[in-house]
Amino acid sequence: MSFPENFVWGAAAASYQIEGGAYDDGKGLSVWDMMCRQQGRVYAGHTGDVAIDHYHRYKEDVALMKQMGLMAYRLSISWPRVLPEGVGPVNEAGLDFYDRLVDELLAANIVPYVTLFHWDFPHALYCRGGWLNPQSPEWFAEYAEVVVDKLSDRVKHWMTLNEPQCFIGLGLLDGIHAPGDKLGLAEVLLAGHHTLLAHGRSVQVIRARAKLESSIGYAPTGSPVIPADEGDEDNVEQARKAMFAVNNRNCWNISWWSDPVILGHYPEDGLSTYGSAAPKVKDSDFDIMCQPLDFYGTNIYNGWTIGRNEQGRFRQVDRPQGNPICANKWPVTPEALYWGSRFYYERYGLPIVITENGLSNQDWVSLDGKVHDPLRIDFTERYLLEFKRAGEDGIPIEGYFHWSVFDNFEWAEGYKERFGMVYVDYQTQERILKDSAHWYRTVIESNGAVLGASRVEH
Ligand code: IFM
Repeated sequence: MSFPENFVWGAAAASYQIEGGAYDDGKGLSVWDMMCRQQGRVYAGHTGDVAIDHYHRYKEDVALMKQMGLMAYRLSISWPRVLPEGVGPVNEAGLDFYDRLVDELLAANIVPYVTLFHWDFPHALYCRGGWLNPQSPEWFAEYAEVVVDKLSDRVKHWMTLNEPQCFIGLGLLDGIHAPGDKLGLAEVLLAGHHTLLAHGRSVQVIRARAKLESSIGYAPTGSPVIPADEGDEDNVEQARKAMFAVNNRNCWNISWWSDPVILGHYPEDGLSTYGSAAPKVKDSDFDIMCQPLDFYGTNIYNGWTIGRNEQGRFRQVDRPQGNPICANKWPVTPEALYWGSRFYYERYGLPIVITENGLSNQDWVSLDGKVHDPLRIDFTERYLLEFKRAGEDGIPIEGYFHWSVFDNFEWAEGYKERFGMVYVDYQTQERILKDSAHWYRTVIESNGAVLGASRVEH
């Protein structure tokens, strides 16, 4: 079996990471604009002020996506570009950018998948308490209305929030992402609670106002857990349990962020782990958060393994010395796509869309003028084969969005790392399709049939 017939092959990017035009046409400031102004916050003082100038070069960029054969493009909307103060007057010029981008995509036969929030929170609302403000879910609903009213006559596919674990955990607890705060756990979880309400409110807005029938998902992240011995049912069960456990007093877990949205409650172990820091919740909050969804979008880059030690007890298995790692030191663990898809489907019962997956690498232009990125091809092929295996085992797999279509601004790491299938020279803004972009086209054209062709059994 190959990939399902209507499988969606896409790639993704996010507003602040590619758009630039940070001060153009009435855009308001985001917390990332502010973070980048603070010395020492972002690698080498890099900023998203210009990024890859997608705001001005979107036509060329869509043409490149078409050349890659992409069926779909996952983009995000910059909230302060649309509503400079976060709420109130709409910046029509900013909204028009997305209107034109959607038209350009559709003209190129590329289906837009729109994420409402990928981290560029309006600075003006941060000054009013940000996600800590109990009004924040309503602010988000107001913003969602503006976007949905403008685009939903052409956009059918929506995602609400990207990786709440990161913009809350890294942004408010660890202080390494914008807005760069280090709050107490109770405040962090309260802010997180408001984002889950915001998710629910935006789903309600899409369902109530969209002009086309919509398919709506969510895009959290997480580290799937891989059983060392797939044939050992106890090992599989331990992996399943470990994957959804909430046993650390930080934001890095799956179920705190997905159970309320899909199952309608916080996980029991999370409530006991967080104890008095857990938010005081009204039952009616879960009625808002838990809205019917059409797919479980998930960003998966790697996982970790659990297996038996010599005494037969289960524990995390150390990665062997020399295990492959990406440029950003993330481990390469393709089975994460199989076990992640399987365990997510078992728990949440929704079709799976991989909303992000990809490799950070140090690519450059070779003397022959091309960008050779064999590691990205090999990485992606291995992960896709595992995703295909999940489909073969009966998991409904609906789509795959490679992160990323273009090289871009990697948050606190600036432009140090490259994730794109399209190389961008940040000085000249020249774009070059890397080898992986040409390869991905063949994958798309064959609906994945070419995957694994070069495999040699060891
Ligand atoms: O670049 C990020 C993206 O914005 C969110 N998910 C992870 C990617 C790689 O770090």
